[in-house]
Amino acid sequence: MRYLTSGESHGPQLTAIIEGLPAGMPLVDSDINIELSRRQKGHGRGRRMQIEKDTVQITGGVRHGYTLGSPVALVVENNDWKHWTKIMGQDPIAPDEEDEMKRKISRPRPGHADLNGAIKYGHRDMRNVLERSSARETTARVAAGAVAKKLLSELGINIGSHVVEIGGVKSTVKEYDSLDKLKEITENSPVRCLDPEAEKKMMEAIDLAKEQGDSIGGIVEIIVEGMPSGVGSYVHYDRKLDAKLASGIMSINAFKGVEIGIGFDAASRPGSEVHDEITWSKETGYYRKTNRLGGLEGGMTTGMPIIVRGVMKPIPTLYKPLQSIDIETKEPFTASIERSDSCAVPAAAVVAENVVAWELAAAIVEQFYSDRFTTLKEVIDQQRAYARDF
Ligand code: EPS
Repeated sequence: MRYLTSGESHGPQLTAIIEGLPAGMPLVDSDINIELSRRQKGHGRGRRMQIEKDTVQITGGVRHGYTLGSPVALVVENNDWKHWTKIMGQDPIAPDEEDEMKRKISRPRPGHADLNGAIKYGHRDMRNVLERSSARETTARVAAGAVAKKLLSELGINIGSHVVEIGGVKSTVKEYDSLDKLKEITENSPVRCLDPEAEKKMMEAIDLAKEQGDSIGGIVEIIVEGMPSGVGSYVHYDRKLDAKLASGIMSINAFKGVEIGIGFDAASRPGSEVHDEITWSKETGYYRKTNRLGGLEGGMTTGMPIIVRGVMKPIPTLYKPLQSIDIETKEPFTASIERSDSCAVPAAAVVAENVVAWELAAAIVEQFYSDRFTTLKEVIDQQRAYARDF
């Protein structure tokens, strides 16, 4: 299974095309719209989110609520486009219109793709870079991920997430009754946090950053329950599922690190406090007494919950700008002010959830491929029964 996305932040629309989904999987636009609307929320988002009301049009690959096996095309229109039709229009412009229509950007923001992208593609107008490198693209990734999430939920696989840190404020709540309970709490938290005390402090930290024209980052944790064991492989580097998850997380805008299970803590613990002891019961089959390795051993799922964390750096578009160089004059400047979010970590948790969903669904479809979704479901049930009694 694979997908491509297309579209600029202030262009007419974002598009995702998914290829390789089995036929006969239930899919309606509300499956996708729920995720799109979750992505738009969160304390710290800027004014753009008041302009957009992201909703999907399924323009191919689905008929009467079921996938056809043909490519699934998803379109999300940008409401803001109507303000940008001239600047972002597709038609050529006359030389005397250039000044007015291009609003040329020659001042790269530190931490953004602006300068490297401009040098790489030869764009003297850095709008050509920032329009595509903008995190607006995560809308299309969430749309594709929502389809993957639907596939997983049909196979009894449940995904949730929570924000564990924002701007140095850490959540102290590590336990939750069930994944559904975690989802209920985080859905009602403006920062998607389980800890009400930390939630308050995180919101204060975001408000302070905004007041100071600054931005803050954080850490999100994704939890997946119900994955069958043995998905992924140890036999070759590019078949290891943990590697695919890490690559997925690192491909999200502004993510700078990823951990699975106890992650970097493993460096300071003895092996006896890292590896999870194996046990078996008739009802559940093999399971681990602990889950420090986060549901993955040898590049494969163990059947225990998958735990992935990602760290997002503060958004680099600052109202209090850092010093940079104008590429036309080669002179330093500090004055560029762009509209931005002061913190997008809660939204990034939703993006990460959907990115993880994509990687897991793609791995399942690759390993247990059937053109028919009903057969895929049967094969997954067989795999679970087989692994339990092995
Ligand atoms: C972004 C800048 C802001 C954010 C945007 C990411 O957009 P704008 O330039 O229109 O003010 O709101 O995020 C989204 C539009 C989104 O949908 O998440 C950037 O520079 O990366």
